[in-house]
Amino acid sequence: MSKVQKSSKAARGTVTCDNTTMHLLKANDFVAESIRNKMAEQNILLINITSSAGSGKTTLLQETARRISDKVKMKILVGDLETERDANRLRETGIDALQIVTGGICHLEAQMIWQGMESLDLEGVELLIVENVGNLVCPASFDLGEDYRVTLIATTEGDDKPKKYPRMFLTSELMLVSKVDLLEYLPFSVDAVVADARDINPNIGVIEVSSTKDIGIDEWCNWLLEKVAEKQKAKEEAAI
Ligand SMILES: Nc1nc2c(ncn2[C@@H]2O[C@H](COP(=O)(O)OP(=O)(O)O)[C@@H](O)[C@H]2O)c(=O)[nH]1
Ligand SMILES: [Mg+2]
Repeated sequence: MSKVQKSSKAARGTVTCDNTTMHLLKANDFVAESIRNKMAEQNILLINITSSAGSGKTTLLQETARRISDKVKMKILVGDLETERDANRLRETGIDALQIVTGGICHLEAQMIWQGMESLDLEGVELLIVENVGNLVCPASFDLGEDYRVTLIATTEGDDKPKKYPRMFLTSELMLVSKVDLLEYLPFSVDAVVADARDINPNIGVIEVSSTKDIGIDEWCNWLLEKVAEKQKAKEEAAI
């Protein structure tokens, strides 16, 4: 009689269970799915903003809050390894922001978002933005249950990044080329960065922005407001 390995024995019962230990990211994906369901129930658009450190995420979100927080009820969760500096910068604009201090972990995980959501009052909120830890590598692998992933690439970083860190661009719906006010001083080709990003992900949207010189900010804010409206409409249609 052939011996069956314990690990490959069929489980008793009729439910096929996912085994979280078989895949490191599986546990994250379970929580991400719960977040997606909760966001759908509460009708909140969830945006995950990623980029290298210093590409201009917080500055852009400060500007975004100043422009649209009277049009849409929004809150922000922001992740960093240490300090509450970014949350403080965001609160200065008058919106509610909560800092997630990862204590050395180089990305946000779905569980951290879940805990953040429990600490925020989400009643009536239509837009929840997550500013991820500055890093083009690890955050790409962690689904946070977001509706859209938006990645900034700053002109100061060099235009070779999409091909070097393809997963982030593959998993993003929108790429914001940031700090375009500095283009005249830098050897950075927007055409090259867009071509490389679209070679990886032909569907990626692109907006050029400068938070300091007010370039593309209205276009970005309109993109956000459109996505919020689409989510609200989906809920209304489901209710009919
Ligand atoms: N020239 C220029 N500098 C910017 C722009 N956006 C942000 N910065 C600067 O870039 C640095 C990093 O910005 P920050 O928003 O903290 O980046 P984060 O680490 O991605 O959140 C700060 O010194 C900002 O003042 C921009 O559009 N143009
Ligand atoms: Mg920041």
